[in-house]
Amino acid sequence: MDCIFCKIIEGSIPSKKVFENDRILAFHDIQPAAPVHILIIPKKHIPTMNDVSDEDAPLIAELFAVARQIANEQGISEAGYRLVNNVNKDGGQVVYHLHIHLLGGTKLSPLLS
Ligand code: IU
Repeated sequence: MDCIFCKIIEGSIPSKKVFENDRILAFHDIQPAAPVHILIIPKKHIPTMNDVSDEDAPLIAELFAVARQIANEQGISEAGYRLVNNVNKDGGQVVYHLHIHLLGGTKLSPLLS
């Protein structure tokens, strides 16, 4: 297994976990780009959004539900936050295990300007 996030899931690489169940793990990004920067990942190894299948629909819905819950727990729901999924090279994906970035705790700069 050559996937760093799979190693984080199995526990051979440590992480600062904020949520875990049988299907999903969330942990603090090691290089935070905002005061709150948490990664929400499926335990199933899915390399990119391009590899998501129809049968993964409940899992993807749960990823967003967990993101919403964590945003609430972090106290950033009302002020606002951003969910980001980078896909492949041009999208800036570095780790090829599906993940949603939860970013907040400050006023984020416009994505497109
Ligand atoms: P990207 O969407 O694939 O570009 O994001 C990968 C993120 O994973 C990035 O923000 C890294 O800082 C983060 N990360 C991490 O939290 N722990 C790690 O061991 C590694 C990357 I490697």
